[in-house]
Amino acid sequence: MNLTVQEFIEEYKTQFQTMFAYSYEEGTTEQHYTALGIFIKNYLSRHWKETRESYIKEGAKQVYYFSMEFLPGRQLRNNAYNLGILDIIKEGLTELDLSFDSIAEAEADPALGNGGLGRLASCFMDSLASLSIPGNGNGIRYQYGLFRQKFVDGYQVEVPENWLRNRNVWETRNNKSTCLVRFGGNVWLEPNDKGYYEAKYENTLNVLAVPYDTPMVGYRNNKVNNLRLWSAEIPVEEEANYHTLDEIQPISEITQVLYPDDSNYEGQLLRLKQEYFMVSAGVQSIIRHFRKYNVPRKNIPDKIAIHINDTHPALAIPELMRILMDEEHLTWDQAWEITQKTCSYTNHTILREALEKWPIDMMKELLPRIYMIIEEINRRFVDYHLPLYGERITWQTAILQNGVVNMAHLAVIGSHSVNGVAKLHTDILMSDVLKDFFEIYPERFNNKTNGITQRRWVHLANPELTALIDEKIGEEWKRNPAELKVFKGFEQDEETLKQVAEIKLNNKKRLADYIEEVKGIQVNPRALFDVQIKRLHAYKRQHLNALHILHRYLEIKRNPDKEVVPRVFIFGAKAAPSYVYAKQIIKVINSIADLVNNDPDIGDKLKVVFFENYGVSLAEKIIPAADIGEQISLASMEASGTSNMKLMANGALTMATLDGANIEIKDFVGEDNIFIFGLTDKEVYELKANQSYQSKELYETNEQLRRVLDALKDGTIPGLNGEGSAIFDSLVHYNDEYFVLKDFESYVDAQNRADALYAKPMEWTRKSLLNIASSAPFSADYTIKRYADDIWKVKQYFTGDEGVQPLDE
Ligand code: RUG
Repeated sequence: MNLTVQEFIEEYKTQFQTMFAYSYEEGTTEQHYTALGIFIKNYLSRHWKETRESYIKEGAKQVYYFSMEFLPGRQLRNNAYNLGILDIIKEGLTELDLSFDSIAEAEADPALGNGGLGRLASCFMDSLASLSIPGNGNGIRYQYGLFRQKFVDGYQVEVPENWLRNRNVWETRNNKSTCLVRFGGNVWLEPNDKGYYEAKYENTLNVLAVPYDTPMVGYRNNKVNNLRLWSAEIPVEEEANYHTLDEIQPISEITQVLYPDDSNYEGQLLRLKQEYFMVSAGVQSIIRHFRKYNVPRKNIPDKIAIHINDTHPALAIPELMRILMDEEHLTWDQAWEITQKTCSYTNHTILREALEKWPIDMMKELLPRIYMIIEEINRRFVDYHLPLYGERITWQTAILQNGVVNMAHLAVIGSHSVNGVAKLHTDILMSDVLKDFFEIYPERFNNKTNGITQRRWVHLANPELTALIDEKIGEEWKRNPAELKVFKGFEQDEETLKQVAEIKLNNKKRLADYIEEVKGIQVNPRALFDVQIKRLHAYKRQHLNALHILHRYLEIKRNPDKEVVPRVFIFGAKAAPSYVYAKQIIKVINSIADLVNNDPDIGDKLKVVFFENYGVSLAEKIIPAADIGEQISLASMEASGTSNMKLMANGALTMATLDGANIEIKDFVGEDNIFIFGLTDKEVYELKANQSYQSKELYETNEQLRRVLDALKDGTIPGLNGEGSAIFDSLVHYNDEYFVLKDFESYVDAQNRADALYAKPMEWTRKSLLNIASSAPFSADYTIKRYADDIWKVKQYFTGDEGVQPLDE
C-alpha cells in the first residue's frame, strides 16, 4: 500500500464528510484529530488482521505481557510514523491548510500508569511489534487514568483524568471475546462420575470482562500487534438483578480508576479485585485462543508465554492452575508443570512497601478458589523444601506467612524465570531481597536491563537531531540501533559539534517558549537546562535537588558579583495522593521557585520551573531540551530508571549516583562523560548495617549545609506552612533515611564540575554527542530481543528485509 499525497487528500476529505456530514473546512481541530485517527486506523486494519491470522497459521508462539499499567502516550504521530505515512499525511494536510502538529495535540494522552513501569510496558509493545514478534499486551481499560495534577498555591491538587471524554479512536470493542470473572461467594469441590473433582460456586459476584483492542504498530514491517484492555460490565443475563447505582458500584468500580499509588495501602480490596479481574480475563482469553492451534494442552508452553510485569499480575499463576484443573481437567502435576513453564516474572523494585502482600482473610473472601490453590502451592513448596533448607523456608520464602499472601514469593515459585531490570538491581535481588530463592532456584534468575524505544523518544521527539544523525551516518541506525556508535566518529568534527549545539539550542528555545506560555516564566535558552522528571519519591531525592538550588540561591545572594553559569532547574513529578512527605517536597520546590524567580537580584542566573501534570507528552517536549538529566536516587534504591536513557539519547549529560541503570550508562559512555557522585550501594549497605550514620552531626559540623537546611524553616522561603520544617526534621532529627545530607557535599561538587564544563561549550557538546552515540545499548529493541531469546523463547517473523533487522550489538 503506497499512499500518495493526492490519494490521502481525497480519502481524507471523504472520510471527514462521512463522519461529520459537513466539509473538512468547517471542522474543529478535535474533529480533525478524530477523522485522521480513524483514517490511520482503517489504513492499518488490514495489517492488524493479517498479522493475527498469519501467526495463527504459522502456529507461532505468542507472548502475553500482563501489566496493570500501560503509558502508550499519544498514538497518532507514532502510528503514522511507524506505518511510513507521516510525511505524506503532513504534506496532504498542509495542502488542505491544516496543521498536523496542532491536530496531534488534540489527542488525549492516556495516563494508564504511574511512571516508569507503565511506560516500559508501552516501549516493549512498540519493540515487540517492530521486531515482528507475536506479542500482546494485557491490561485494564481504566475509565479514569492517573489523576491530573494541578498546583494551587504550590500544593498538588488531584483532578480526575477523563481521558475517554472524547472518542478513543484507536480502540475496538470486541464483544466476541468477552469472559466471565467471578468474585466472592462459596466454592467447594465435588467428585463427579467422570473421575475428577468439579469446582462448584454459589453466591458469586459475576462480572463481564469486555476487551477493547488497540493496535500496536510495528516500524515499517506491516506488523500490527494487539494491546487488549479489559473493562468491567454487568453480565447481560444478570442485568435485571441490578436496580440502583449502588448495586452496580461493585462492578463499575473495578475498571473505574487507576489505583493512584503503587506504594501505599489504600483501596487494597479494590486493587486486588482489579488485579484478579485483569488476570482472569486475560488467562481465559489466552486459553481460548490456544484452542485455535489444535495441539495438545501439554504444549501450552510451546505456544504461550505469560509475562508478569511486577507482582501486580502474579495471580495469573493460580488462575492458570484453576483453568487447567477446573476447566481443562488436568491433574495438579500436569497443570503445575505447564504453569511454571508458561509464566515468567520481572521484579521492578526492592522497596519493601511496594512488594505486594495481601491479607489472607481478604484473599480468602474475595477469591476463595484462588486462595485454595495458593494454599496448596504453598503447602507443596514448603513440604518439599523444608527438609532441604530447614526452617528458613517457612520464614523467608513461604507464600503464606504472618497472615499475608506474599505475591513476590508466589511469582518466583510459579515462574521459570525471574529477572531484575538493571545489573545492580538483579544483583541486589540475588544477594538480598530474594537471596533464599536464588539459592533454591539459581537457574531462574537473570538480568534484563530496561530499554526505551528510540522511535518515540528520539526519531519523533527530536526530529532535528534525527535528521542530523541520518545525514552523518545514514539511516541504518533506525533499523539497527547499534549503528549509532558510528556517530562517535564525529566527536572531534567541529562542524558536527556546532550542529549538535544548535539543535539543542533550538529545542531549548521551543521549551522556553512553552515555559513562558504555560508557566509565565521567562527563561534564558542559553542557560544550562537541568531536568529531573520522574515520580516524586523520597528515595529519588528531589529534595536533594532542592537543597542544591537553595545553596545556589544563597551563594548568589552572598556574592552577587561572582560570575555564575546560569541554570534553569526543571521538574516534572506527581506525588501519590496519600504520600504526605512527597507532597511537602512539591510545595517546598514550588515555593523555592517563587522565591528565586521573583528575586530581582537573581535574574537569569537561576530559574526554577515545576511543570504541572507530568506525563508522556510533556516528557516529549522536555527531554530534547535537557542539558543535564538528574538521576540522583540513593544508590541501591532505583531499580533501573528509564528517563536516564531517554535523556542521554537526546544528548543530556547525566548527573548520577551509582544506582540502577546509571552504572551501565557510565560503563557505555565512559566515566569522563557523566557526573558521578555520592555513596555506592555497598557504602549504603554498610552504613545501614553498622548504624553509624548520624545526620544531625553533619548538620552541626558542616556550615554550608546548615545554612541551606536552616533556610527551610527560618522564613527565607515564602508561603510555606510547615512543609520546610517537616523536611528539615526528617533530614536532621529523624536521621535522614535516604542519606540526603551524606551525599550533599559530593552532589554540590559534581554540580560545580558541570558548571565548569558548560563554560566550555565545544567540550560540553562533544560529551553530549558521545552520550547520543552511546545510547544504542539502551534501545528496547535489544531488551526485547533478550526477553524473546532467553525467557519467552519466541521467534521473530520477518517477511522480507523490512522492519527492525536481526540485531547485532
Ligand atoms: O521504580 C522503578 C524504576 O526504577 C524502573 O525503571 C521502572 C521500570 O522497570 O519501574 C519502576 N517501578 C517500580 N514502578 N513501579 C514500581 C514498583 O511497583
